[in-house]
Amino acid sequence: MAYETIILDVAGGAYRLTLNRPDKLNSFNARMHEEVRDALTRIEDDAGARVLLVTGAGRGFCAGQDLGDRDVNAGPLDLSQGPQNDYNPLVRRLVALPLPVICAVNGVAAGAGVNIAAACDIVVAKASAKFAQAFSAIGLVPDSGGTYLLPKAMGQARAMAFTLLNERLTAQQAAEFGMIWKAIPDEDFDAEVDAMLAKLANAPTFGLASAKRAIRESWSSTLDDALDRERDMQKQCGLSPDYKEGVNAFKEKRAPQFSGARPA
Ligand code: LHQ
Repeated sequence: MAYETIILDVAGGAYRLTLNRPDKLNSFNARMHEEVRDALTRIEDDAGARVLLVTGAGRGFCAGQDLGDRDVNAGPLDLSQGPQNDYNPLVRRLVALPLPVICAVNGVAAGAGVNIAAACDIVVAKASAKFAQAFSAIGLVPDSGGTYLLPKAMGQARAMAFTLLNERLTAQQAAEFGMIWKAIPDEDFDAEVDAMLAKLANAPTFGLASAKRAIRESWSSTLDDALDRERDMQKQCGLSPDYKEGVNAFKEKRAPQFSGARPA
């Protein structure tokens, strides 16, 4: 499908998905949801995919749902439809993708935009970016996993106040609170994001995907479960070509050439 509200680029297995409605701070309308779904299907279907970067065009990352999309005066609305059809599948797919997902928060993130970022594996933000949970300002509960991901990342006291007070967090605060990996000076942002993307595009993808899955699955398991899962995953990783390559490269004192391939 031809995209009007996102840009999807791929080079060497590195996908870059840019939300592209800058005049609306890249808020989601129905078309954008449809295009993001299509893009994720393309990535899921590409056996050569190594990493996904999600970012925004212009001065914002994503302001959540487009508030102009619904007529709130036209009668009762069923707002469960948005989570059910759009945001829940999106968050589930990002979490399940068998490759690292980087979120490059290039500017303000609000509402579902914050929580979509929180669902990605590595979140970096421009130092000038701000985060606002926003839902409380319009009488809604955070969706897109915000009531789960944020307390897990930064603790309940911070997640609760961030949600209920709707105060904006700076990128630096978000990093100090453990909500994101790091805040990057604006002038270094693009270069640092590009370098991270290149690094992960040449990484042992199967091992990284296993680590991602193990960490995600730890959310709902005991230490005993985690130990057993690690044992089973280590068996698979040990059969991957990248394990062999990594150890050989180490012994031969050279840079490894990882293929990202799954075990045969
Ligand atoms: C926008 C938006 C926006 C449209 C800025 N929509 N135009 C799930 C299920 C079902 C239903 C509802 O929703 C959800 C998920 C959700 O995400 S609900 C939460 C929706 N998001 C919000 O409530 C955030 C609303 N936006 C804001 O609070 C501010 O705009 C933020 C904090 C994002 C940025 O503030 P500023 O930097 O001061 O920018 P601004 O407010 O001046 O906005 C710039 C433009 O972007 C402006 O348009 P204009 O034509 O006046 O220049 C805004 O109207 C537009 N915009 N967010 N969500």
